[in-house]
Amino acid sequence: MDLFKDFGKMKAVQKLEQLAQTPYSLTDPTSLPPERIASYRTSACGFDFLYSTQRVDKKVMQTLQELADEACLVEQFKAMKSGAIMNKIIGHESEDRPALHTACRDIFTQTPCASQATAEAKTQLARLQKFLTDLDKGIITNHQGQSFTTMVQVGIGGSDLGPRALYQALKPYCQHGRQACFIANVDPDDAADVLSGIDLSRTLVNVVSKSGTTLETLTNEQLVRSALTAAGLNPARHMIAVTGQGSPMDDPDQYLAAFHMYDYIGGRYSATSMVGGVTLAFALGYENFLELLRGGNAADLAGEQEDITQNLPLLMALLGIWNRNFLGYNTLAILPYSQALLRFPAHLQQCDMESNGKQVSRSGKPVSWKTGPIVWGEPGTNGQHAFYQLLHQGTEIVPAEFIGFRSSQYQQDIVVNNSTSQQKLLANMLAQSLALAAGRPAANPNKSFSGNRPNSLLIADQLTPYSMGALLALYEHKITMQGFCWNINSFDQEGVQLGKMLANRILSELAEKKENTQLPADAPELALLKAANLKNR
Ligand code: G6Q
Repeated sequence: MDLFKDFGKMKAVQKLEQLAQTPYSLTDPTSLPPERIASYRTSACGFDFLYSTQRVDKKVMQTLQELADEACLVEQFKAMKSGAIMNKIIGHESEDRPALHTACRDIFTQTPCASQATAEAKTQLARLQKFLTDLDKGIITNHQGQSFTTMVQVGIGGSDLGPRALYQALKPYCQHGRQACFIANVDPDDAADVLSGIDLSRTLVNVVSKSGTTLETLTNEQLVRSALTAAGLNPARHMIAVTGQGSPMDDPDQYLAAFHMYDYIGGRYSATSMVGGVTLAFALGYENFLELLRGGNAADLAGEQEDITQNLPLLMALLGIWNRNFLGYNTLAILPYSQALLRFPAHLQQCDMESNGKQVSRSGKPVSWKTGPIVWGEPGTNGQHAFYQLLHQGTEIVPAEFIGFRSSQYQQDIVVNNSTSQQKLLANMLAQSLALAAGRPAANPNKSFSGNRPNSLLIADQLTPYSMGALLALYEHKITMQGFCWNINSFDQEGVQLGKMLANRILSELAEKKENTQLPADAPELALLKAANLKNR
């Protein structure tokens, strides 16, 4: 069966276009009865998903199911998990490989979906476990026989955002005397800031680059190597690496230890591979990293349900498509009511926009339908005191996804005016959901809330390694299922190449030692350098 169908040609799309003429109104006094709130709800992998505040009714839900069936979304998801080549553009040069990030988490069964990839993941996990045991037992130490307390992950993009977001989310689970830091930007101040706050003699530097060729990462690696040398330390004793097999960085002589990731795992989907695994397991402990994988695996299984009301990632994907393609909304706000999820919207920004910011179908043809929305967000309640004005009363309607937890992580709370801080946090989240949906008319137009601003709520008991793993994977699947539906390749990122190429041309002009490739005198790069006062020639 052909799994790659054009979105615009599907029957369900035409039906949904019709239904979108009169979407469910959330603003009538009877729009949100208790039965609706109770029934527009589903649960999976520790999360409850509440979506009565989306502009959908039974007919729309039924037609979204038809869309899922017609586009073979579950079948495509299962094909992805089994190692089918999903990362391709038919008839054109493309990466042409599977997308098997789920294999890293498929380690809890005797019959994994992609046995070879899972075997490779298990080999890396075993090496990681051995490395961590050697650290714990004092078999690997610094030159003075002291243990390592800090791991600095040097990497960028997919080799930074996911692991950083997860570390930030799970800091309360850090092993005693362990911490992680991250250097990503080629801005020298990023490295300087991190290096000034740590004891280099007790630090392991984990250089993470799938390709082993990324300018920022290789530059920062040299910077950190120089800092170690300047501190009288032997870099070979402090540096470890995670890289693709056979990459220029895959050189055991240069590193104390090296771990592999594989070309069938895309950078932005790599947080549960060794790309995130080494630093997270060092800081949080190996068992906590396994818990993260367990949560991810639960979401991987949830994605296989055919019924969209039972398949949480698919339901999230389809509601997003309803808002994007049928109601016409351009952006999506991710609003975690959890300070620990501070960097999660940034990770999703990459995961979603790099995956689904595409204008060519998997057949290499320009698409005639909208693809990925602009994704952004910040933790609440901080956002309420900043940009929520626009969410409530702006001319742009921004669908929102709230994420919250019933209990705090540290459980250090205080009762003020009869409620705890956690209760205040959650009350605000629910209030925002209702206010955006239902609105409130007022005689004074400046005080009127038009409502009908769609949103949903994802709630779990607590932010733990398990629930973080589940949350990460739920969003990964939401994004890829949308890509499957739009018939785009969610696994490549050609759109980042042009800027990189131009940066190299400009850099060759700024470089201390000139390469032979001088730009012609009328090149716009040269004019721009002069206008920016960066060059006189
Ligand atoms: C992610 C992208 C991109 C990548 C970085 C770092 O999906 O491919 O963000 O992760 O460019 O690449 P390396 O890991 O190869 O250094």
